[in-house]
Amino acid sequence: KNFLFLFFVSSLFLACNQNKNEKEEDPKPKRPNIVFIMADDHAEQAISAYGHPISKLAPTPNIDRIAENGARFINNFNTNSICGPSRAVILTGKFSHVNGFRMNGEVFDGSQPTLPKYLKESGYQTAIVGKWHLHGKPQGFDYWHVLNDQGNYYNPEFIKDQDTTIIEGYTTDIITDMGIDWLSNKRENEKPFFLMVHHKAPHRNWMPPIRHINTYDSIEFPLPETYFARHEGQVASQEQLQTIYEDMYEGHDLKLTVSKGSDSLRHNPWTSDFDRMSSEQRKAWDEAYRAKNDAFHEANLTGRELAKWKGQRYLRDYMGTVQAVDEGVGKILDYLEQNGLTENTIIVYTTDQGFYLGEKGFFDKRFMYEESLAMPLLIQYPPVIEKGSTVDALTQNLDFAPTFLDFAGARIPEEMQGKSLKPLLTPDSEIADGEFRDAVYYHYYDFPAFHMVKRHYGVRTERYKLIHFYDDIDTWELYDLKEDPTEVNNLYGEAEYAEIQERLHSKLDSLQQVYKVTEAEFETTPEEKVEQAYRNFARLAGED
Ligand code: SGN
Ligand code: CA
Repeated sequence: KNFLFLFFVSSLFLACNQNKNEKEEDPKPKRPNIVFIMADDHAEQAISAYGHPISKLAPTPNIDRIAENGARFINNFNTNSICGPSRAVILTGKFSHVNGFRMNGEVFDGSQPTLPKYLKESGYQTAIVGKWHLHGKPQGFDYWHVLNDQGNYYNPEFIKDQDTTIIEGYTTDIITDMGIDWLSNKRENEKPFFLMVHHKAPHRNWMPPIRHINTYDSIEFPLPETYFARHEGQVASQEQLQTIYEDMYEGHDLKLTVSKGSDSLRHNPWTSDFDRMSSEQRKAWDEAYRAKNDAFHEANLTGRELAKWKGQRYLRDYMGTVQAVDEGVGKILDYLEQNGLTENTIIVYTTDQGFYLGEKGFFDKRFMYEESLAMPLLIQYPPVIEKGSTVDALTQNLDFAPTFLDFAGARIPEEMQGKSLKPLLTPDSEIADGEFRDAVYYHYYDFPAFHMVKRHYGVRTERYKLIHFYDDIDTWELYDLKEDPTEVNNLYGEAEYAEIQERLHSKLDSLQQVYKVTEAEFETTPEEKVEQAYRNFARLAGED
């Protein structure tokens, strides 16, 4: 009897344990959380994981942690190198001509289906903090707290529900803290989550936090070999207004004072960036800049020496703002680690578009040339992605939405024009990088506007690039990126490249067909021109 009883008890014990084991080895993996960190205008040249000489002098150890723990994309591009449009592409998985947001200043149709809406539908909790810049309120997010328009570096205005409030402090630190606050206090623990942390930095006018104003003073950054490029055979480049030593405002951008001993800034058309600082912040700021500005006045530089000095000041300030972004990324990674979330969270670091750090003499973006077209992309997800791997497939921001839906186990809507990157991230997948896509399509529309970069569209393959500048000009450019990685030799019309040129033209035509580009795309009605001129006037007047 006793024996039978013992047998009964031990079988019960075994059965329970087996049940427990089954639970532990649940064959259905939990759906991953997604933390998407996006900076604004952060060039690949300024992320040390990409190995560029500039970044080696101002490393980004925390952002690099994502590359070390996961994958680094080395051929990731945007479809339209400008802020709002890139964000709209990320949200919709559709090109600008399909999602309707072609240039800054337009209003994003928030009623259309978007990535956060699809994720929410499939059971995710969604949140966004930081830069939005699509005008109109964010839709599809359970929680949002976003910068008013472009936002400011110091004491920025944030919008939440119906309220606009000034938050004291430095914008990058505020946005990082908002992300962590949502993770620790505002989300529901049972659901998988999708959090977008969108920084303002390192956007113009590159105002570092007080703690980093002097961080790079003793560093001489290497100015690119094309810093004094003359743009021969490149009409659109000759007519742009984004050359560091010609177009930067000496006060607003370069923080130069009027004379030795003075703290008043030279040309500073949008005074609110500085006027909004508290008297303590301004005092610390002036003290940090005074000695180096005085040294500048004493040096009496002219010509090329002055141009080089401006390049150095630009890079030092830019990298100072990047440091705060890197520290913020570190805080978020630490938070996820300390809370046991690293294993089941896809962590992404990217930026809305590439940026010039003096290549061809430029700052800003917009052009289809490499520095502006490239979009850094680092992704970690320990259960799937191999540590320290590199993806060289031709990928785009167009692919982000399908990728996240794929990882979340949700349906990828057919209307999305991008492709999931998941197969590229799965080690034993059957897709080789080279087979993923043979060319990317690009179209930039924002002209006339800030920096006066002409409208253009084009195609980039692994080795070549064909661009058509149109609207008020009609010029073609062709580059062989292997022979000419800095894109200074326009080969369009050269006899030896005739066959390649023809192939690129037909690739361009076929991509336009696939992506449903219509003739209407290239026409601007007189009404549109008037509307655009009005928008630009408003922007210049500081309303955008
Ligand atoms: C601002 C900048 C421009 C920049 C646009 C677009 N001027 O207008 O230099 O090209 O934003 O940038 S600023 O002095 O006011 O900062 S984007 O990243 O938002 O597209
Ligand atoms: Ca941007």
